[in-house]
Amino acid sequence: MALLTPDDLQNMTDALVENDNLVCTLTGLSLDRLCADIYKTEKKNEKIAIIPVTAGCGIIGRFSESLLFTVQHFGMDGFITKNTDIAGFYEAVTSGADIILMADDLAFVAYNLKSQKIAHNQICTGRVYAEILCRMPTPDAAAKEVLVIGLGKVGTPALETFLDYGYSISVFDADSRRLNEVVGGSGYRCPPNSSGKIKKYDPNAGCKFDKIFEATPAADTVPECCLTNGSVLSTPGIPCGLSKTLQEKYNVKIVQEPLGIGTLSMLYAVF
Ligand code: NAD
Ligand code: 2YG
Ligand code: MG
Repeated sequence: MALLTPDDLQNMTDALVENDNLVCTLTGLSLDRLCADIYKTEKKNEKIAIIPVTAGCGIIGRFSESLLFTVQHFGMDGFITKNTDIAGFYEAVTSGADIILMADDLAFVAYNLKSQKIAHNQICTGRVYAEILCRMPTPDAAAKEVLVIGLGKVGTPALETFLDYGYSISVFDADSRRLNEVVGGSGYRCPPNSSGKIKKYDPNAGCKFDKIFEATPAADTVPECCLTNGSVLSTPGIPCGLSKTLQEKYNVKIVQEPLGIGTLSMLYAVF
C-alpha cells in the first residue's frame, strides 16, 4: 500500500473545507449530513481517541494531527493519546474514549469500544467518494453511467455503491488480471456482475463520462478521451489522476482530499 507522507497532508485542512463546500454544491448535502445519510447514524457526543502507532514504517508526520482536525472540524470531541501503540490503547480506554482511530501500514480502522462496530478506511473511503457521484442529480435515469479507474481495495467497494444505485459501470485497471476478475464478477471482494452492469472501458468507443471515480496511486490515469465539459471526478487516489491541463481544458470539478473525508465516513460507520 502506498503510504501517506507529511507533504500529502500539508494542505489537508484547507482541502477538507474546500471539498466540504464542493460536495455541498454538487449533492445539496454537507459531508457531515451526507455521511449521516449513508450510514443512517448520528453522532452523540462520542469521545474519539487517536492513537499514534509506531509499528512498521512508524509515525507519519501530521497524520494524528489531521485526524484530530477532522474530528474537531465536524464538531466532535477528540484527543491524541500521549502514549503510542498498546500504552496508547490503554490510555484511550482508561480516559473514557468511546471510539478509537488507529493505523499501521496495512490497516486504518475506527473501533467503537461500546458497540464493537469496526470500520476500515479503504472500504469507507471507496463508499463515500462513490456516494458523492451517485447523489449528484442525473438528468435522466438512462444516463446513469460512471467510469471507474483503479479496482483495488478502495475502488472495489465503490463498485457496490454504484451497483446499488443502478449504474452502468465502465472499468479500467492497469493490471489486466484484476480487470478481468472484476468484469467476470469473481475474485477478491468483487461484486457479482450477474446483470452485465460492469464492462471494460474501451477508450476507442468515444464514450464521454459526466461522472468519473479514480482510486489509483498513479498520476495521469484519466485519459482525455473520456472527458466532457464539466465532468466531475471523485478521487481518493493520491496523487491526482487528472493533469492540471486537462482539468482546466474541460472545467473538471474534482473532489479530492487525502484523509478527512474517508475518516468522517469511518466515524459515521461506527456511530
Ligand atoms: P490498491 O493498490 O489496492 O489499488 C490500486 C489499483 O490501481 C490497483 O488495482 C492497480 O493495479 C491500479 N493501478 C495502478 N496504476 C494504475 C494506472 N496507471 N492506471 C490504472 N490503474 C492503475 O490501492 P488502494 O488501497 O485501493 O488505494 C488507491 C489509492 O487511494 C492510493 O493512492 C491510496 O493512497 C489512496 N487512498 C486515499 C484515501 C483518501 O482518503 N484520500 C484513502 C485510502 C486510500
Ligand atoms: O500513527 C501513525 O502516524 C502511522 N502509523 C499511520 C500509518 C498510516 C498508513 N496508511 C496510509 O498511509 C494510507 N494509505 C491509509 C490512510 C488513508 C488515507 N489516505
Ligand atoms: Mg491516482
